[in-house]
This record gives sequence, C-alpha cells and structure tokens, in this order.
Amino acid sequence: MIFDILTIFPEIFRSPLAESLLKKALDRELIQVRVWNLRDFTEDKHRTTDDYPYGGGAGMVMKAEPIFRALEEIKSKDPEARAILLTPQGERFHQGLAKELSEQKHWILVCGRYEGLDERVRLGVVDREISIGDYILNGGEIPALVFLEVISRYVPGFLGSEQSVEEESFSDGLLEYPQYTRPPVFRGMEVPEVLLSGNHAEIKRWRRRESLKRTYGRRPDLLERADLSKEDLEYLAELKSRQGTR
Ligand code: JA5
Repeated sequence: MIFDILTIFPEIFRSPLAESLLKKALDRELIQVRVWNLRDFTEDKHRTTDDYPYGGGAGMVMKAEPIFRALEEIKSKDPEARAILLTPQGERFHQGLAKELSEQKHWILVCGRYEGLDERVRLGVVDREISIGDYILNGGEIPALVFLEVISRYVPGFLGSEQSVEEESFSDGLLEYPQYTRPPVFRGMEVPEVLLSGNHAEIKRWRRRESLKRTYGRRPDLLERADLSKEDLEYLAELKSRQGTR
C-alpha cells in the first residue's frame, strides 16, 4: 500500500510514522509513505501556496497550481493512484468505508489549510472527498493520519501474524466489553468473578452481554447494523424490559 501525502507542513507526519505499528509496517515495507511539501511545487521566489480569496473575505485560499502539479506528477507515474481530499464537506469516514477503500493500492492524500482550497482542485484532480467527523480542525493533516492508520490496518501482516481487523472491536458492530488486569481488587473495586472462574464458555457469554449492554446504553444506533444472533436479541429484549427497573 502506498500513500503520498501533499501538505505545507510535512513535519507533522514525522513522529506518528516513527512509532509503534506504523513504524514497523514502514520498516517491513508493508506500507510506503511519501510526504511531499507543496512548496516544492511552486515556481515563484517566495514559494507561495496561498493567496487572497476572489470576492474578498477573511483568510487565505490555497492556490490550485502547486496541488495540480504535485498530483499530475504522482498520477503520471502511477495512473491507478487516486486522490482523496480531507474536508468536512466530504463523505463521512467509517469502518465499512475504510474496508472498501483499503482495496485501492495507492492513495494520494491532499491536506488543505487556511480557509480551504481553490474549487478547481476539487473539480479537476480530486477523486474523493472524505470527512473524519463534524468538528473544526486547522487543516487536513490529522485527518490524513487518521485515514492512513485506519486503512493500513487492513494490509495483510500489519497487525501481526494471525490477528485480523475483523476480530477487533467494532467489526461486529458492537462496542467492546470491559477489560481487567491484575490486581483482582484495586482501591476496593473488584474484577467480576466470572473472569477469575476459568469457565471459558461463561466468560464468552458475559463478554458478549457486556458488549450488548454497553452498545444499547451508549450507542443504540449501532445496534441497527450489528450482526446479532437470536440469543443476542433475547438479551436485548431483556435489557429493554428492565429499563428503569434497575
Ligand atoms: C479541516 C483548511 O473531518 C474533519 C475535518 C476538518 C478539516 C478537514 S477534515 N480538512 C480541513 C481543512 O481546513 O482543510
């Protein structure tokens, strides 16, 4: 998997790529990341990447030319590469979309700054627009890192030998169950007895029920798309009937 990142702040990407699983994946060449400084695609003395908005108004707009030149250079070497613009106006990113987009081998991530970029970038050279959530950020760099990390987890070998993204929280559409480690009593708070019992069938059932309880309590919207068994539905019915009685 190849990621080309276009930004005016390449340094933002150093430490996230130099630690933990992303570093390992880079070392093992499971992923390749190239961070491009958009200033290197300018031609004027001051290496200008932004300018005043036509029509007036506050702030600056990113110029089309440097982004076009960068994208054309990358796409000319790999015509299969696709460009994503990280923008609050994009399609909302979620695990299902990530899985779908992980089938593409080469992504170019365009990071905006300032008040946004010249509309002709969007119209001319961007293939998709993605939002990681409804909040205001200073630019697209952190969303690009989120995209890169979420997508990289689908690369075979990224998570280690046998583990798969599907085994992890969220893939069955539910929130995770509570986890505990030693000691068995911490500041008066006990580890649930079932987890110390050694009864693996009971532990599995307890965890499933805790996941269902948590999802029902915190993110009932997730239950609509979750993969639920007859037993799950019976337990949820029980939770609903108990509402307010406990
Ligand atoms: C801000 C110039 O989905 C959250 C996002 C916020 C934000 C994104 S994506 N891009 C920018 C940006 O600001 O380019």
